[in-house]
Amino acid sequence: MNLREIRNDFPILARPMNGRRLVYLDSAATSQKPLAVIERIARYYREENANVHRGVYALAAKATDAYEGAREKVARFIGAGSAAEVVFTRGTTEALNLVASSLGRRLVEEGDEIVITPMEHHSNLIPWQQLAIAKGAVLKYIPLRADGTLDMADVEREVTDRTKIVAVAHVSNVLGTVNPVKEIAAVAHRHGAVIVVDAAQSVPHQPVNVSELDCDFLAFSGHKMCGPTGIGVLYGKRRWLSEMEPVYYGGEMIEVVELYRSTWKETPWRFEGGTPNIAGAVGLGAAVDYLMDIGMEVIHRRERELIEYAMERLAELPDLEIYGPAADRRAGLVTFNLKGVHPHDVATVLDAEGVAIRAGHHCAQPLMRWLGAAATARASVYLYNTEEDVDALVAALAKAKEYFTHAIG
Ligand code: C6P
Repeated sequence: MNLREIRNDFPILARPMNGRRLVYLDSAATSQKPLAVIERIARYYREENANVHRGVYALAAKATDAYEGAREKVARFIGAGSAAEVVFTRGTTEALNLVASSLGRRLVEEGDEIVITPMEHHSNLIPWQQLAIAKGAVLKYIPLRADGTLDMADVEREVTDRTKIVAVAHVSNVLGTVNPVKEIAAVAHRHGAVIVVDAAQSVPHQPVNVSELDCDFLAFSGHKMCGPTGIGVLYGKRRWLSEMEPVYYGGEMIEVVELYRSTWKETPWRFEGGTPNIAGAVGLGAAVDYLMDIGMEVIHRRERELIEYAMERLAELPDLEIYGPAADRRAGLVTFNLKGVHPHDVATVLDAEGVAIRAGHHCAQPLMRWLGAAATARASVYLYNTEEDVDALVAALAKAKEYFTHAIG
């Protein structure tokens, strides 16, 4: 398959931006959507819309099949043992909060340890920080090496028999670092700890198989993988999910409700109280089909080519400081600062050139402090980007440099 033509699958990319060709380099924030996904969601509303798990009529059965069919697609996509291990959530944030609120509150006691890293997105930091505060547990950080990678010797040292939970990003949304989660899972399990993987930045971009990683939980968002917003996934091993208490009580998640006690449905439904995001799940199922048709290996290889090219080209700009590891240890994103220019100003000048990048703290304030930067700029690629997009980024950065040198000078 020639990925160069993939761009045509994404209607928004044909739209001019500020009078220029749109160069979308912010897929780590949210990806664009292919026509196949947009049309699948429209078809759901046109032809299948009803509430799920309730109606006895044919249309409700159709909606339920579409919703549960999407769960099965997701289970196959990530190599889960069964669809019962796939809980639909609003996104990665809700998925991680769910584990911390349910299993975390039951498992962690005073003096126990929760081990995370300083490169975590706030979504995989605050839930553990607040759990540690509530329980009087110890929150420990595996230190980062100078290039923003983890050293397995540090993992071995920080994870102990007191550790109950290890929570780590598969791919950092700022550094692009790809963490060895399979090895970290093995260390966690040797100490009887649970491993939670924040896969928001890996599942959209590379093959991820939960059985191979042997992780206990894995969280990701539909909107970063060609799917709609408002839908995400918490994968959990069945043995954990079936003994976890629900977090949201209400319709859809109960078995029997009496005046003074209630019982819950099996997993995954006990975690999906209320009417779920049916169209979102159906759209995510279509996104999974779309990505699988192309092949996650193909997408991964293409992004590697693009990021290697981007790192090479960005190195031509003398005043650019690039954060994170070398190209061979990073995923498809690059975070940087143009010396002496605020990243918001850089992003604004780039926007005028039709180049969309993200600037800010990227929901990783502790990591910003570690980098010694208040904010950074970030360009991130996906299957629809091309070398021409990278060239446009480099040209726009050179222009920004020129502009601010004169503006300041
Ligand atoms: N990162 C970014 O631009 P939600 O918002 O729930 O879909 O995903 C949260 C999340 C969790 N973990 C990681 C590693 C992430 O990158 C994100 C989302 C976006 O980097 C928005 S801050």
